[in-house]
Amino acid sequence: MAIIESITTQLVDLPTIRPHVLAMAALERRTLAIVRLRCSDGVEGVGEATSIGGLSYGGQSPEGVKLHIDSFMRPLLLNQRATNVHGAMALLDSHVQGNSFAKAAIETALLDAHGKRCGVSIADLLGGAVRNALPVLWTLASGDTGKDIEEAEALLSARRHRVFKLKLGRGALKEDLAHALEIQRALGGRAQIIVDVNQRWEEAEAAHGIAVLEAAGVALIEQPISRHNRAGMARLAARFVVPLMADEAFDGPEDAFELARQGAADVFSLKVLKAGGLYSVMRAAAVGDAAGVALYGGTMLEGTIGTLAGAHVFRTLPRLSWGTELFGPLLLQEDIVTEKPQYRDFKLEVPQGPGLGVTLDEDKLQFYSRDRQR
Ligand code: MUC
Ligand code: MG
Repeated sequence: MAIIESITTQLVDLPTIRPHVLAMAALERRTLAIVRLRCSDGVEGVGEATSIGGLSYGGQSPEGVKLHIDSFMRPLLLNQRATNVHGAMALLDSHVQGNSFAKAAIETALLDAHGKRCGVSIADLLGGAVRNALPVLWTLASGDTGKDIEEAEALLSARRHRVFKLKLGRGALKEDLAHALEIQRALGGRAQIIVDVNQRWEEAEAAHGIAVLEAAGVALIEQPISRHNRAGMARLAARFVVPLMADEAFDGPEDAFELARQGAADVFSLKVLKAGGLYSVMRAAAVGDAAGVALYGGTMLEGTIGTLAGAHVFRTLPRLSWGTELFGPLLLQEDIVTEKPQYRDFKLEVPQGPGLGVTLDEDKLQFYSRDRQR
């Protein structure tokens, strides 16, 4: 019987290929908390947690993840059975409130270890995949409309992406709309455009903005207003044909139930870190499915480890109508795995090897580790 012998969490800072300019922060580097969980049978599993612009997207950060794993979660899990993933997570849930990101990274590491132990991928452990490759969009967020169009043209010709997400909510509504309309005009017909407002509009602004975007042919509107204003989301969803997606408003199964009950979203953005793990994402997806809400594979812009955790769970979902945004590894100049996942023909090809299907590059991990840089 394999038991958990050690859990270490390392902070890693990786540069991005260009500043990723969002309403709440411009990302020039990504900080990952990499969790390594070693078991008594010699198997090691890895997991990852990250956040968007420190604490600017939500209330959890990689630094907090490390602190809370080291101080509260590691002591609970040491000497527990490594093969009982539900048991380990239930133990955490009974002693640690919240902290979904740290819990998700730990569950990923447990599943990675167990997949390696059994010689099967995480998707197989979760019951099996219904698809191997996942459609992936790209976010145009250089901060400049002309550069965004050039970037999209290059990615379309390379057959890497044909769906593009625009990040709005940074400037005034008028500027936001002009930016989106210019890109929709330049690419419309050859690419699908969706927008993410990251909660920045008030309901009346949103009603105006959505009307303009809908008329221009934008395909999907993500989190236009505050995550707290579910009634407002329901009013907007009833008013427009273009689908509305819940992101910040949606963490796990309980939100799925409540949003579906209120008719407050047409699409859910599923994220492993926000849900608190892969099984929790599956439960949330099942609620969405049962309620007729469409599903989308979301990202917190994880590196390869966290991205593949999402990829394996998204491979198992019967319906994933809106594809995914699992492009996090492509935003990084360097990564900490020996082989980066392949993106081709508008899809992410998910590795089929045991566990997550990737190996840590120890040299790169040490090189980019925050301890070493001090
Ligand atoms: C978000 O709010 O959806 C996902 C893609 C991207 O560019 O930013 C993230 C966060
Ligand atoms: Mg979003």
